[in-house]
Amino acid sequence: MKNPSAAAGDSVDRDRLWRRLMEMAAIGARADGGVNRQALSAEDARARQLMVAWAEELGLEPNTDEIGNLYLRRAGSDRHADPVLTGSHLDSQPSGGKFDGAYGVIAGVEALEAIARAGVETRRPIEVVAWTNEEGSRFQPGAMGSAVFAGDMDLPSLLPITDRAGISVETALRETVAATPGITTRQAGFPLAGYLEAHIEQGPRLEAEGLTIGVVTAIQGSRWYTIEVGGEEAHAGTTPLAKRKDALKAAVAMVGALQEAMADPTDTVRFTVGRFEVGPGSPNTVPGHVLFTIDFRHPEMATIERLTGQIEPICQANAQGCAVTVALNSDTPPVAFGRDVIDTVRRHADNLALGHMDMPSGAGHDAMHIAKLCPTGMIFVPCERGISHNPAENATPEDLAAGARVLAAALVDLANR
Ligand code: HGY
Ligand code: MN
Ligand code: MN
Repeated sequence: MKNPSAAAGDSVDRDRLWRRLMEMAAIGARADGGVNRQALSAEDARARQLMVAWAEELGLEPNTDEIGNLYLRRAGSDRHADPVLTGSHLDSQPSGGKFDGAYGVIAGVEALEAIARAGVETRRPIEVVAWTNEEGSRFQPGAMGSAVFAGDMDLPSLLPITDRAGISVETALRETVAATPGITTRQAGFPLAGYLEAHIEQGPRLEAEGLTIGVVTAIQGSRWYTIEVGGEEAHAGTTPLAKRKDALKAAVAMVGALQEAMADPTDTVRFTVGRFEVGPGSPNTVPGHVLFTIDFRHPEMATIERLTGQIEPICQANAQGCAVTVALNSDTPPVAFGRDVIDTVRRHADNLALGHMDMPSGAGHDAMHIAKLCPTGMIFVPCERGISHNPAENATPEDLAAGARVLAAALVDLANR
């Protein structure tokens, strides 16, 4: 037999992969071509049911854990060996794309089918995982499933968190897991021999360089905050400006001052106010309450500490008589992947004669939590104009299949060590 990794890579089928991606994209499909499949929603539940159906089709064993991560397990010849894990997430942004997350999960399913069709046995089991709530758009923080698995967050502190409709993680999790009854449950955090995640780049570099594979070396650090500004509702016609505690006026001054403080001539700092809510939202009432979020990212911990240390003082300095609370929702330090998996990904990209480059990830991924547990890496493929977290997110069947080929070959390699 030819080299098992090469056999597995050659057995990846572009059209089968594309068909499964489009089947998944139909769940939570938006009229504009994107998807809205938010964490622990009815759409997320249907996505998991589809995964379980694929497991039955492929003879994989589905199982889950206490935070609802969903695993599809392919047995190895040594059933006591720690498994190699691959996967990503099925939940999307509310106005998301077809490929963010879903590609990594479905490329994992394709890799397992390709390995089986190539008649390749591996010593270790290989499992495909769909991590719970990677996006963090409905329930903050994000990456809950992989963070609980890695011990970075504890489930009891997450269960009471509610979405904007007041539904708790606990309630939504119970309803979602109920959609795939009868599958076995394991305690999260079981030992892993390795983790490899395929993902679209969500940036423009691979496309600009005309390359197919990103050999991911690191993930930048990120901090998320929620700022609440408490002023005083008042009559818009009778209340002099000098007497107001206008929460909107104060919040706008805070955001302006923060954007000035975060200005970076090298354009490396990522500072985003993605949510800005004004209450009570009546044209003739002075706003009494504003809630806004901050997503801050940078590759260096020292810069993260230095710049985010200014957030609270700047908010307080622009309070204009309002009350201000600054809450840190999530804090994920920069992560560097080990040489082991990086070199493995690069070698299989070379073996498949695919153009590749080493590159860090600007986006966060579940791999940032798993990297402390075992040899971890990621494979990027290009997406059109680098667009993501947008219904227009797109990628070609050829590039997606190429990434799945590298994934299948590398998984066989890792699972036979
Ligand atoms: O926000 C992120 O970086 C990821 O795409 N959820
Ligand atoms: Mn993602
Ligand atoms: Mn995302």
